[in-house]
Amino acid sequence: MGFTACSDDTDDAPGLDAGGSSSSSGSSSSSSSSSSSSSSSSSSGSPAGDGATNDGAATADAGSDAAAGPDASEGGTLADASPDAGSDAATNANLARAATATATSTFTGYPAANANDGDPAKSWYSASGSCSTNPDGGANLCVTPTGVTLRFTSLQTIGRVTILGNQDYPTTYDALSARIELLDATDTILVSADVTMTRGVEPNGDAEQLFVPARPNVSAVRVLVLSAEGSGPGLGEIEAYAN
Ligand SMILES: [Ca+2]
Ligand SMILES: [Ca+2]
Repeated sequence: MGFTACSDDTDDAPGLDAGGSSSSSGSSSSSSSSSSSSSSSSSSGSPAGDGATNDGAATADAGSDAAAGPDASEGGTLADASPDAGSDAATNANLARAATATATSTFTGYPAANANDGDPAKSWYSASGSCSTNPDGGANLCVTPTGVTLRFTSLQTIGRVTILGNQDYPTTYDALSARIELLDATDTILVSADVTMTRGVEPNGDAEQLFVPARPNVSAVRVLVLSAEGSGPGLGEIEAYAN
């Protein structure tokens, strides 16, 4: 709606966006490595198992997991057939929904809380100019911290974080890469992982990161956008699961 104001506010953005979009062909090649990048960081725990889990499964997981909740809840038979599947579905709620969201900056009308409201179509956007460093004509780099922190009301065990790109302007305001940090009660980083975004044929937007083994005593999940298409990237949703 008022997002035309965003364009107005960022008269310089079209140039940057053009640079960003032209670079997306470059980042499309890097997106093919996204599954490997998502398998790289946190997976030190069990290389063989992680490789098998992550290879090509990152986006597939996002889809199947999204469907898993409803399917499992309908299917008592599933639980009967496979007790594990039943218990996973019962315990694997999106923990981000109950967290409190804060952001490094916000574009008016698109608050941090949009990042964990359960609606992928409603997004948080950072302020214009958050990611405006564009040294090589490629992606805009977020030199100043740009992102959202989701703080839980009690310590949680986190095994997976999913990021969904914005649906308003998926060709101009997507994050292209991000750092996902799990923080303890003193905001010390327990583990950190860098992800590259993918979304169907588009080389950006969504990402999923597995933390194996799942990390206990997590007080908050912080997602920092590292590079983006435009100067004020947005995220549709951040989800956090025990597994
Ligand atoms: Ca949302
Ligand atoms: Ca995009």
